[in-house]
Amino acid sequence: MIEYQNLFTTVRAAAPGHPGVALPRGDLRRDGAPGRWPLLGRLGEAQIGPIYLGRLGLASLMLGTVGFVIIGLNMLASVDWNPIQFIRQLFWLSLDPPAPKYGLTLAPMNEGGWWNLAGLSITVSVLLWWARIYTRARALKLGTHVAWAFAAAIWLFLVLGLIRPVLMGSWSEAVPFGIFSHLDWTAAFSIRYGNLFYNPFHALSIVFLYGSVLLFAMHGGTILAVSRFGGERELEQIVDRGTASERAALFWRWTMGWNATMESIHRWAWWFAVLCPLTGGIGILLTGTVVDNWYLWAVQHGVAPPYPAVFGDIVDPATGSLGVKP
Ligand code: 07D
Repeated sequence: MIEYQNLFTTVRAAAPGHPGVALPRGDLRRDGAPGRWPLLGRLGEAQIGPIYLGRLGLASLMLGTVGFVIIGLNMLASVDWNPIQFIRQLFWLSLDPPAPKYGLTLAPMNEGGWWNLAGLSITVSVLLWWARIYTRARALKLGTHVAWAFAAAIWLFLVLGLIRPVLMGSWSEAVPFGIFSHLDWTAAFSIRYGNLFYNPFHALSIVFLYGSVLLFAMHGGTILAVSRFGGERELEQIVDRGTASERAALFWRWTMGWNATMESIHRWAWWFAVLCPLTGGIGILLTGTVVDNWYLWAVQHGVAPPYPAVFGDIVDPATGSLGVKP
């Protein structure tokens, strides 16, 4: 009897845990014995571990912890080392970068120096984690697509916290470490530079953000829809007709007039995801360095209409000079 199976009802063979393929020479050993946690099998694999931590992973975690602890201790100090207030006010607490008067110099520790140290630790930690992703992919003889996608996110992270502040000549331009403070920074940044919605790279970044969501929903939905034909574990698709994959493709050709292939859909997904932070980083890099007010920029370039003439001439709030005549 053929039993209906899907993501939640698949038969999962319980076999002895497998550590994975042999590691290349010079690698460290994997840590932990393979365990089995059936509940996890509902979300992914039931096997958990072993993990390959290696030198890069260990160094990355250590530096990440240093950065995290520096931020935590500074927040705790800001509430007089009172643990109750630390919890109560956690979302409002913040480790801020140095004030503008310090430029790119190292400020006293309690006036932003700790921000630099935490930022340095976290940045090196993130870069080491990237190297770990890259070398693990190489060790398994994979392509390095995940590493390069991660690099796109790191690009935006570096633009926000390092590259743009350096170009602007001040650490004070960078994002603070804190829940509400980084949200406030984001809103203030947008207002300071004339509304980020008028920044075309912010718009592009949103296109790829929402586009990624749409593609992911389409692809995930399609594969789940053909799971009743075994689509997610199909091998016959290479040679047979009428397979789940072919039905999935036909579904889109019938409804959209065109379909991606089993390979190209993943290239679509990769590029959409990567282009989100890539275009975003370009947009942030241009802000304050090349363009001072995105609304005025948009009016000047015919992207946005000027405010109605009733408001009179538009004065650039940053310079006080006449920005654009309506
Ligand atoms: C942030 C960077 C990569 C992160 C990495 C992680 C650690 C952890 C810790 C070891 C996500 C590093 C790891 C730190 C280590 C330890 C302990 C990736 C990031 C590598 N916006 N906006 C975007 C929308 C508005 C503003 C992007 C929507 C307003 C600013 C995205 C709206 C204002 C910036 C986006 C909206 C404003 C952005 C982010 C709607 C004021 C950015 C893409 C509907 C609120 C960023 C060009 C991303 C950017 C950004 C979406 C509105 C300001 C597309 C949907 C008008 C200042 N906005 N936004 O992938 O790139 O982030 O802008 O209103 O800097 Mg926006």
